Amino acid sequence: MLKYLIQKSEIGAGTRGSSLGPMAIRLAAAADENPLFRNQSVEEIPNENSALFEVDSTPHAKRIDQVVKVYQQHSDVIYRNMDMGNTLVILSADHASAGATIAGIRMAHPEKRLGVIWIDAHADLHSPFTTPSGNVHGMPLAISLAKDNLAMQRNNPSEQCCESWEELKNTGGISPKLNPTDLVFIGVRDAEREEAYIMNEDRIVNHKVSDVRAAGAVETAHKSLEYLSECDLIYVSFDVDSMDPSMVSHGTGTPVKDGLSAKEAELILTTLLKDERANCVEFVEVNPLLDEKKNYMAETALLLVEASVNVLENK
Ligand SMILES: [Mn+2]
Repeated sequence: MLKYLIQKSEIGAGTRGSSLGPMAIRLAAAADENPLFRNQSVEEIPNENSALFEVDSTPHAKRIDQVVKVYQQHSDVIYRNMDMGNTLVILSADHASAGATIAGIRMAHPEKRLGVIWIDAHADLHSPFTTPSGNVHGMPLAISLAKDNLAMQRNNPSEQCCESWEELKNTGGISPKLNPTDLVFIGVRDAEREEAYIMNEDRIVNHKVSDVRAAGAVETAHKSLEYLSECDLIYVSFDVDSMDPSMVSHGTGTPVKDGLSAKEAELILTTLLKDERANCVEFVEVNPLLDEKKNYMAETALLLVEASVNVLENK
């Protein structure tokens, strides 16, 4: 059964408003009388956004204690749904939750090899030891790969912060949850030197926007799937900032110029999701508070969700 999960956690982001993203997508569907997201197939995962109104004590991983709680609840919901054999379409606020999605998939399938296709302008490979911002939404892949990256250390996080970081990495009792060889980036173009260090060290594949344009979006998706041919399961994580802000909109927390077009994103997603192994896709970082074109980012995300669902329901 196809199931929609809603995660409104935005405590991992540096700008406010991504918690409104999943609702903005649902409202774009409602405005269009689109039957997507009818109540019976939608489950909302609890969040800890009330922490936004409190003082934070961990500057190198802001609100990390609450992120730990989000990870526990989010990974449990993913685990339960995966265990029931559901196909999951997740609408999330900030990208931090994707680390908990990966944890939940591994909890449901500890014996299986997971491949991750991460479509994003950013590499999300920071740790509390390397982050310039302290925003945990820049860390979900470091959490999944269990990378502290001490070779590039610039911060000295507190003991409390380090304890919570260990908890994040160990969510579900599996660590690491992902091998660097089983990760493919598409569209990453704003990696900081600490992240580039890991990408080089572990030779993580990145299909740049120029590569997508040269090879074609469909071909890039095929190449990514082929590269992950040893994996049993494929999880696709789609950050809307992978797309070009001038072609789409600036309705996302950290837009980066020279991104994918919406059409390229659609072709990549639909080609990836046709693969038998792909049964979980997540859409993140829509922020309607930052959208200069009213709700256009959410409307674009809706088209991508709809195209993805069509593929998932027809295979
Ligand atoms: Mn991003």
